[in-house]
Amino acid sequence: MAPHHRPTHDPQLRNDMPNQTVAVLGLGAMGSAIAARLRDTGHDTAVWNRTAAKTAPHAEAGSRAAATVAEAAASSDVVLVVLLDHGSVREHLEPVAAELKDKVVVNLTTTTPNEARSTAAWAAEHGLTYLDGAIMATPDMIGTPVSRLLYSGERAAFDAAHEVLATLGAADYEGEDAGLASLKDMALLTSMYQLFSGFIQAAAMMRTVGVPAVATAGEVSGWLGAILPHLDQFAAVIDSRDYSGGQSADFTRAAIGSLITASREQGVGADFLEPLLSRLDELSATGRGGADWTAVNEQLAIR
Ligand code: FVH
Repeated sequence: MAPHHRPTHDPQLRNDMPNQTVAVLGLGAMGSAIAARLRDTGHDTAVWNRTAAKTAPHAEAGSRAAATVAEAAASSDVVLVVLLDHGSVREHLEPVAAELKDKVVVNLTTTTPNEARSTAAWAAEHGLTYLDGAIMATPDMIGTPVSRLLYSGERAAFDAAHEVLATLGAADYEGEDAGLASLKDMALLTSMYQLFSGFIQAAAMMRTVGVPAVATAGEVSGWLGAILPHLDQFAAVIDSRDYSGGQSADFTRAAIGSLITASREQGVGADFLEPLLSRLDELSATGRGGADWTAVNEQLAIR
């Protein structure tokens, strides 16, 4: 395939390195942002979407609209898959395995670690060069300094597609296990949703006395900003597995119990906090109430 040179007037992007040609499969909010970014950085792009009408604005903007996945892949060095979920990825890649040979297939669709490993195994069976990716960004962030994408799987695939991947955001390679990017993505999203659900409960509590959520958001941001540096201390205890110091489980039980009671007194359920109290109760019941409360991490293991 003939390499393309960046037709750009941006001196920062202009260089003599050939650009890779790229297929973007899936033109939802994220696929569209990725296709636009690739065009903006001078990449020749082919686009495919299940609902073909969504290719029209991309064609007008300079991409080639492909009628099939195979057609999009045929003209491309790198195939970026940005579909809804694991099922849709497998549904559309499996019939065209032969056409994906000699391409670098990068799956940016959100999947679980085991789904990522399963697709990597399928790709290996078919002799494909495959990389799994996880996008730590929203569509409007793509290509900006705050965009970060994680990748795992074949190092050679990461290196081969790096020129393209680097246009989307910071490109971090997590390791050969194809599930690693997804695992970190899921871990970060887990912490994000639990943090956000804490805010949602706080807003519900403060609304009972007429405080708007926007005011509570400001308070929560300030408080979390002050308290988040403590994560490093928690992490050191968890890594050492030495729970002999710090804030005890019994102290924390009492604190969480008060939070739950206060919430209920205001007529607001404390559903998000109750599982934590249950875990702390377990620690106490097994004679470990004096242990650092972060010992609850050990109880999360599914036995
Ligand atoms: N949007 C975001 O902020 C997040 C950021 C983190 C990563 N996610 C993941 O990116 C994947 C795509 O997300 P999206 O935002 O583009 O999602 P939608 O706008 O809903 O578009 C979905 C596209 O998937 C196509 N699609 C759905 N089901 C099928 C199927 N069975 N076969 C083929 N394509 C399918 C859909 O096509 P259509 O409905 O237009 O025909 C869209 O192209 C996703 O994994 C996020 O978790 C985004």
